[in-house]
Amino acid sequence: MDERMTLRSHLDRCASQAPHGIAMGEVIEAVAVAAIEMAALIADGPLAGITGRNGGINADGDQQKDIDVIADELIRRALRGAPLAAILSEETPLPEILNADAPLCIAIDPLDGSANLENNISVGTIFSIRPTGNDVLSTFFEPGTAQCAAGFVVYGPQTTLVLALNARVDIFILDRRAREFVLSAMKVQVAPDTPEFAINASNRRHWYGPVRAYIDECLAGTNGDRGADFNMRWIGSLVAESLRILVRGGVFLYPADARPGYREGRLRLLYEAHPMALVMEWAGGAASTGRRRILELGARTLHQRVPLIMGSVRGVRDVTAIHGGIEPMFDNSDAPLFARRGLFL
Ligand code: FBP
Repeated sequence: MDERMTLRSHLDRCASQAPHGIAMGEVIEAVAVAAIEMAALIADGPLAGITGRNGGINADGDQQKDIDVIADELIRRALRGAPLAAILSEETPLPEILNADAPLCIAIDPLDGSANLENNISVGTIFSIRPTGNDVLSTFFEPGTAQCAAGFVVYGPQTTLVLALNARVDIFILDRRAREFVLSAMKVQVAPDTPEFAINASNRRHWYGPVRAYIDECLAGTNGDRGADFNMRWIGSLVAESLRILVRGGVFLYPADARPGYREGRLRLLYEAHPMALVMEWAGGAASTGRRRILELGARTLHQRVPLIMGSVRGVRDVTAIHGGIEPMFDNSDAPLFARRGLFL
């Protein structure tokens, strides 16, 4: 890329092309400012007093790490100066109302995958921006198609910001010396058909039939119905998996399963699945629960979980075909009903 395009100049260019363009630029810029501070903190880790250990219990009863609490405070501080009506964070039960007349609302996971930090594995920040609806709270219950921008930051070997804005996806890298994000890949497209899957295979016995059938077919390689040798990855960090899919395709699955508390999967709709689905779709990929397009779902509760299957169009299509509109049955058996050549296929 010849010209050095900063995030700031990109946002200025985009401002005239979208409703609330200027406000949107200010909100994304605030996320970026917080991300730069977070990147420095995370890079220093224990040297900055970050242990990656216990910090309390969050809104949904999850064990927090000390960095979850710090990240939440840091991001809120940055966002309070932006034109936002409300901030919904993973870390608090209810949205923080800022200025009810402001044009935008944000849902944010300040630090996703914090359990990875102690091992020096990539973690991230995920955000979803939508126009403020008739009343502030109802904004968060509209379907994912209401989002006007979304993205995520990966704190890894590089700090990478992925931005879905104006129906395209661009990737920026943090220039640490200049303390600004610089465009590194524009109009990113997810490869339509990469034989690679990502799933936590230790949960196989808890999966329901269609998921088990699909993964078994992938594992069968060229001997199986998929006719290709699949590669497998599982980082256990949603942001890192999502970036990998943008770079080289493949399909990611965090399905519902039979474990207590996992009947709707693990990931949260408003600040994990919705933003990732927008990124995937605007980059030419797809995102589904297995039966429904993620972006068509509206939340029933603020911290609702949802099964998430996303990535290359071919992979997501194959997984949804195998579901065939069937409700998950937690039978814990290799039900022939769901086998590739079973009753429903
Ligand atoms: P949190 O929302 O609790 O931070 O967890 C999310 C996450 O770490 C994702 O980043 C990752 O995809 C998933 O959990 C890993 O879950 P598991 O440990 O069950 O494989």
